[in-house]
Amino acid sequence: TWKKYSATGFEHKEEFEQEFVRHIETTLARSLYNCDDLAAYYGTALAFRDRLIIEWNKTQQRQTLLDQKRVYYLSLEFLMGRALDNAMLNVGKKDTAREGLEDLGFRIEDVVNQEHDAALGNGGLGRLAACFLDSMATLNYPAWGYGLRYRYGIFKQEIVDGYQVEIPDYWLDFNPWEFPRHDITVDIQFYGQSVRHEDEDGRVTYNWQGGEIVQAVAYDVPIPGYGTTTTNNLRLWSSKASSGEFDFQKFNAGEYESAVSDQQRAETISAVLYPNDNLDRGKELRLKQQYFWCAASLYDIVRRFKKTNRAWLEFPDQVAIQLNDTHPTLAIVELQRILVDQEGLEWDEAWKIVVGTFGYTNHTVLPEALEKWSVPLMEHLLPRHLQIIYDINLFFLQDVEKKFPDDRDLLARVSIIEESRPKMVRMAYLAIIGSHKVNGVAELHSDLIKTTIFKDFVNIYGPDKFTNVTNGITPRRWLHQANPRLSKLIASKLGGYDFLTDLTLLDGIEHFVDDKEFRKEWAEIKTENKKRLAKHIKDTTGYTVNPTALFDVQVKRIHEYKRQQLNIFGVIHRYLKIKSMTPEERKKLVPRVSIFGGKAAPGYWMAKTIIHLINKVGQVVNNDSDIGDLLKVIFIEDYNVSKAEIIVPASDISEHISTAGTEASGTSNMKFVLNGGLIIGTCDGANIEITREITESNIFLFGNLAEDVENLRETHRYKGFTLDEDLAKVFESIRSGTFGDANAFESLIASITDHGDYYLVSDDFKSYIQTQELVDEDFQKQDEWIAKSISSVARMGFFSTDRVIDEYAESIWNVEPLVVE
Ligand code: 26W
Repeated sequence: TWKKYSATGFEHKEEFEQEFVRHIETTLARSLYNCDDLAAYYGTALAFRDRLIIEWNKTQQRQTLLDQKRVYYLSLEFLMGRALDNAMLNVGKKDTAREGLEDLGFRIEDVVNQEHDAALGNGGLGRLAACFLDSMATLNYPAWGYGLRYRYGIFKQEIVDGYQVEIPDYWLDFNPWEFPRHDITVDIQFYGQSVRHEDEDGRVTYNWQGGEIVQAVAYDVPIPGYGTTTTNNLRLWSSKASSGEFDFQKFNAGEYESAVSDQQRAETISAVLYPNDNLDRGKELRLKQQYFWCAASLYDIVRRFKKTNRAWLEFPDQVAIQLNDTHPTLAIVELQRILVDQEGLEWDEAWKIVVGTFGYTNHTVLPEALEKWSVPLMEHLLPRHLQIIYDINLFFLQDVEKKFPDDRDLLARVSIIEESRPKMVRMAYLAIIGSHKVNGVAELHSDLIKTTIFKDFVNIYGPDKFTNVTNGITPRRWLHQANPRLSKLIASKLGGYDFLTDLTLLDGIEHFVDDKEFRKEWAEIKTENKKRLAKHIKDTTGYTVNPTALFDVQVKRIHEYKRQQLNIFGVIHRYLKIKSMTPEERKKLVPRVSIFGGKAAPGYWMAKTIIHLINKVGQVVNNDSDIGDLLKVIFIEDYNVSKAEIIVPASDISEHISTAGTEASGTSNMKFVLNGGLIIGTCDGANIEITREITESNIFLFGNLAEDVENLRETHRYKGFTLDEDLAKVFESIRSGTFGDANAFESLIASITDHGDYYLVSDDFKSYIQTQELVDEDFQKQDEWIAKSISSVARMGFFSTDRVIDEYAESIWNVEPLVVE
């Protein structure tokens, strides 16, 4: 079936080998005789890259020629991970490459492992953007991603003496997947002033003058679809000093150092990804990044539209722009500025075009994550944009007043400008007002935004402006690539790999739940995957873990709301319990390996304390001869996409245990279930929809519900609360120094005992422990466990990003796939 797609693939391994050797000898100027795994990686990547380029060019030509409506996905983060394995699988030529590499004396796994992750993102939001690109290409949508080409991605995490240490991630050394487009540049203006001009007819216009110019240079990354020739484009902008006369003058005047420092200042803009996840810090450089990227992208989009000579009114029929959270909200203001100040459109006409173009996706309800920019900062950096924001606000508030006369409180509540000191621009409100659709990322989350943070806007616009599009994951990377054996087993039962492009076909494996041989193979694959992870753990931590033990995994960014502290307190509880048991009692226990991974934002003290505690508990438990294999606690350093590809397929149970109402969706929950792992979780985010799909008997739910969280917090505040007694024992043990210096963990304990337990760790502790006991019991009934695993996977069809992208296309973008012969 691949034949029809392989026009530019490799027909035979010899063809691949030839291209490989050519690149080693010419592009890399090396000899085959001193070709190591790294060089082999480059040779393979370059051979595949050549093939991608051809389809990429054709795709772009096709899209230009047919001139259908295009989608532009604006995201400050694209957490792409590795590209080579994905390219080989999507092009359908991995086996050819494997054979060719073998002939030449290489193992494809070793070659693939040489690649450095492209880690241009923090967590869920960035990885979602990457999965979207994969699905948009696979479904043949004419779609571009726009982002920043950070020189440093998310930092590399090392654990030293149990503490997180951050190492810069310099990843660009030689990246074969990007194409610099030195001919595609945009001059981006900052600072200066907005100058008013009135012509003879009394028409007032504004012009943004002065300030400084930084150049944006495009770098393009090809995005191959799976089983299609469509190869879309991800355009990342890099900042550079503008090569104007200004520098030259300085240079000639002998101000060499100052010329160089100007250059460095310009390059700083795209230097580093902000490592905060769910915390807004309001730094000027971040605002500069946002404007730089929005302005360059919009210039590019508008330039492409103008080439078609269409009327401006047609812009929203040709262009859909999706805002991945509020980070690109300035694009709304920038388009209005282009249309009014540069293209001379009337305000109302322009605004209609703007609103028709944009859609806004919200990814969080946490108040500390909602972006606000100080008015003085905005005025200094982007004087004309601030004026436009004030005008947008004025016209909006006038409309609101017409609809709800005399409600001054309402006006203050929904104003884009918060009347604080200093005044602040509320970016989420600006994004809502400037978009035709606003969506949340799971049902509960979309309901919550409508009833809490955006309630007033639902009143003003009516409910239709707000919608839900539940997140998903790409089954290509998160099943086929990460878990090839499981993918193959499924394909053997379904008669092919069609489920990879129509994930609902997975329901076909439900027929085989009772098939003994199938179950056996299913279980064997899980064990193999666990052995692979056990090897990784041995290699990186030195600890030996038993692959027949229950692997309990929590990997995600470290955050109090995600409650890794609940997990580690539960582990301590288990440890204390085992210690108090007789050898006879211990024999009945289910051995467990508790596996953690995730980065803490460098400035997030509490998150770092949690990492420290996990590591200290590991040191004590793993070296306690009483415990042996019954409990191991592992912290996997530097969790990232390529590590996830090893960890996800190896879990028996994974933890998605956020305080109800705080995790917008979660996407790793979907990855784990799709790989045959069961999950323990709260009624939060997409856990709820996963439960609906796989049924309640296949998931371990616990804890308070979102609707009760506010009340519980209130009660804590005004009546205090009684600490759960088992949790109290855990705290006693920490305070007695069981895990080293107790002072190190005092603030973490106090956040619960003395500061209101905002995340309800104590309230949920009992229910968590009881549910974990149920997990132990059920794991002992291996046959039933495997049946649950199989029937869960069978019901995961809904969570493909292919479904997600079709929903966006239909209900928000109004775009059609481009038909490819
Ligand atoms: C301004 C600082 C900042 C940076 C990143 C604030 C907020 C963010 C992101 C929106 C945080 C994030 O990644 N949110 C996650 O988005 C995923 C994809 O929709 C969801 O699955 C996660 O539940 C949500 O936490």
